[in-house]
Amino acid sequence: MDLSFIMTNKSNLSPSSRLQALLSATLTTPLRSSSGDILTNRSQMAKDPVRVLVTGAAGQIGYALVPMIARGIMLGADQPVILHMLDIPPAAEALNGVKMELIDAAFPLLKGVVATTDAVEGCTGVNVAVMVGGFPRKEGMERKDVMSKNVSIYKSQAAALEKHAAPNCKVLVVANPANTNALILKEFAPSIPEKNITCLTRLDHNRALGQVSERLNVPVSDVKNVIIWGNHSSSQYPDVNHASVKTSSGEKPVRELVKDDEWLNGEFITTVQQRGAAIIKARKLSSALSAASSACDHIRDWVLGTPEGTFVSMGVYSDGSYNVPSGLIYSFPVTCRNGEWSIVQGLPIDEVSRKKMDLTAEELKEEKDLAYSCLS
Ligand code: NAX
Repeated sequence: MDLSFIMTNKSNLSPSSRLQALLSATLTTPLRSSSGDILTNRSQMAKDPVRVLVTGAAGQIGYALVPMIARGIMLGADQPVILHMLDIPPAAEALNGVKMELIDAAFPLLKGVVATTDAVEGCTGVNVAVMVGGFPRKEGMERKDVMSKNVSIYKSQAAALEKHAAPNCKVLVVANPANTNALILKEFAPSIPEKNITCLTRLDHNRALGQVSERLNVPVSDVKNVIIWGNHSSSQYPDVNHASVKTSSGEKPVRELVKDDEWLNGEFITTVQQRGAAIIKARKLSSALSAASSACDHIRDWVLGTPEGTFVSMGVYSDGSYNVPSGLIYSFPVTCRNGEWSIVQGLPIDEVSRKKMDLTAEELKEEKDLAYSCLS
């Protein structure tokens, strides 16, 4: 299947529909022979590769993430990929080492690897961009200094993506401050539809699922519909008020099964909020495999859709839903279909939740102001 054909012949579609057409054509459409039979032979089924950019690919999340993408965990077990790995010149040798390992692993789905320190080369033609590269906070650094470094990184990478990525590229920002980096990227890539720029709060979402599953001693796959509201920071609000668990007598609310509001309103929330710090304390390194796996979950659900009746958390551009100020990248409950996310509407919000949702929005507004002050 020729992707350029799909792109040009769907040119009457909106940009986001075009990428979805491209991705759904390559990811989900069963191929048929001229006689109309669905092709089952491996070689006959071959799809054209999707180009996936990972920035910061020489770092520890990058090292966990690229093999997952090459194994089909992000885009599907029958979807070939070409990996674009971008890092900065001091990491060039390490990046080349990762490329060598990818070659050595002989992943059947991996049809090519671009390892580069040139943002234009890294961004050219990519359909999915996972932005993991950024400037970490170092000891003694002011918040504003870190923000300033990341603002300039995201401003220039926004320009490279806007000019050189495939039309309608889907972007996931992982690097911290994730929500605000994504906002800067959106501001400086005005021709990329705002619905295509998101940030990762799926790790926090998965951590919340994990805590409920541990508490109830049920498989994590039986727990669903927790929500992370707001910022990917300790001000986030992990909310179980709409979450449920599959039981032998149907789906039951998490609150009804846990029967311990004190834990759910206290320790559960702080455990999820501070899980990143707990991992650093234990591992002496920040979360990497769980972050990489969650990034795959985020993109997979966005492209291939969320299961019926299930919602997930994504940092997306606020449209004012739930009275969250518009103009922020804020984590909401979303469902995904046909390559588009939509914020789940109409969930009742109690007073306690309202306060916590407003508090994390307040922090995002401050971050946004700080980021803008770095631009001037
Ligand atoms: P590492 O320091 O191991 O890797 C970062 C990589 O980015 C390095 O290889 C570095 O050379 C590269 N880099 C720096 N500037 C770059 C630029 N301008 N262009 C391309 N690459 C650049 O960090 P790692 O542990 O992999 O974490 C990466 C980011 O993810 C950090 O910002 C971290 O705070 C953030 N996280 C976000 C999470 C989330 O849920 N949103 C969770 C995990 C993680 O903490």
